[in-house]
Amino acid sequence: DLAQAAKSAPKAEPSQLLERILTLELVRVTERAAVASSLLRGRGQEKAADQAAVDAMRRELNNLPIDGTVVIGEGERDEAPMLFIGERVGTGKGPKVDIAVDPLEGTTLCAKDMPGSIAVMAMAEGGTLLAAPDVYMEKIAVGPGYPPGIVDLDRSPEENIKALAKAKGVEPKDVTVLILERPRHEDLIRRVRSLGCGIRLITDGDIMGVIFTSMPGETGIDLYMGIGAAPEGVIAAGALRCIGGQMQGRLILDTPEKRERAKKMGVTDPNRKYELTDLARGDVVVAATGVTDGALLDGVRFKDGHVETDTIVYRSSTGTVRRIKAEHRNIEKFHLEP
Ligand code: VTB
Ligand code: MG
Ligand code: MG
Repeated sequence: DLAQAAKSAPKAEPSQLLERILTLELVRVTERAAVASSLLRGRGQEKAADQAAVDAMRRELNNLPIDGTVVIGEGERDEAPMLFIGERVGTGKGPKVDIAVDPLEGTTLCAKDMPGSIAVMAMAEGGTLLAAPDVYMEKIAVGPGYPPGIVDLDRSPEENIKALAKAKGVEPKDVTVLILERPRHEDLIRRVRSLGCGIRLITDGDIMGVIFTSMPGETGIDLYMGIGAAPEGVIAAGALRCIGGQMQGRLILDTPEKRERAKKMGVTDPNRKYELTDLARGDVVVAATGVTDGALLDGVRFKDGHVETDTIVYRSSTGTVRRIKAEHRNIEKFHLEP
């Protein structure tokens, strides 16, 4: 019965308790970033929409009782005035945590009012998120329930799809793959199609693309493949860690300049294949709020007297996934321009 279950439930350590409280705090942060950038949906102003999200996210982050360091941010200090890599956030009174942000993931989607832009961030135990440079990353990801190592960056796309199909008990043509629509993926797309697979092409937003694989029932996506940005890879890994999916990533360091930048951030082996637990090693919480409508999250809605947001938040220590539909009546908290 319930009383018995309560007794046998794992006892949370103090740090876990804190993390538990912070789970909801993260939702507040992404909600506010989403609302701020949603005012610029469809305005064709990518930079302004991004800036609005950055400002809101930073303001909220600095209210949190954490001693946070941005490890995945808007760039290095000289190129990003806010939420730059190395920036300290929070009140300083609280647990040491790593912060990874993409205040507006899919700026182009937001500027064009196309589906799939989100405000997203991850918070993890200090020193446990990969401090990835802003370069490309080759990625592969599948959802939970498959034997470990079912797909691998060192195998061909054909081999990976066949292995996945076999484990799923279907034909390769019944595997659906999500790929960013880019000229660099022409060959990949041709090879995947030659197996008869369906491909969902997205123009941007591969954090959600990876997350989609974790809910194939809802999204129809079995497998993510291809080359996207590395920071997005780390945030996506944080979410997958919470659900038990699998992912690998490899930085693409194809110039001396990129190798040097990566080295400065602690990357010693430029060809390293990162496993999910190398990308996000410790306890992690990830929150994403829809800006424009998407397959998983609704966009921000302005109603008569309140604002509606739709958020998903993942917590690795328990594997809990929460969907939070919020109605905000105190609009002032959003600091919106009149
Ligand atoms: C992807 C996509 C992002 O960057 O990671 C992409 O998911 C990779 O870069 O939404 P390119 O656009 O140069 O291919 C974004 O589009 C932007 O962060
Ligand atoms: Mg961004
Ligand atoms: Mg992005």
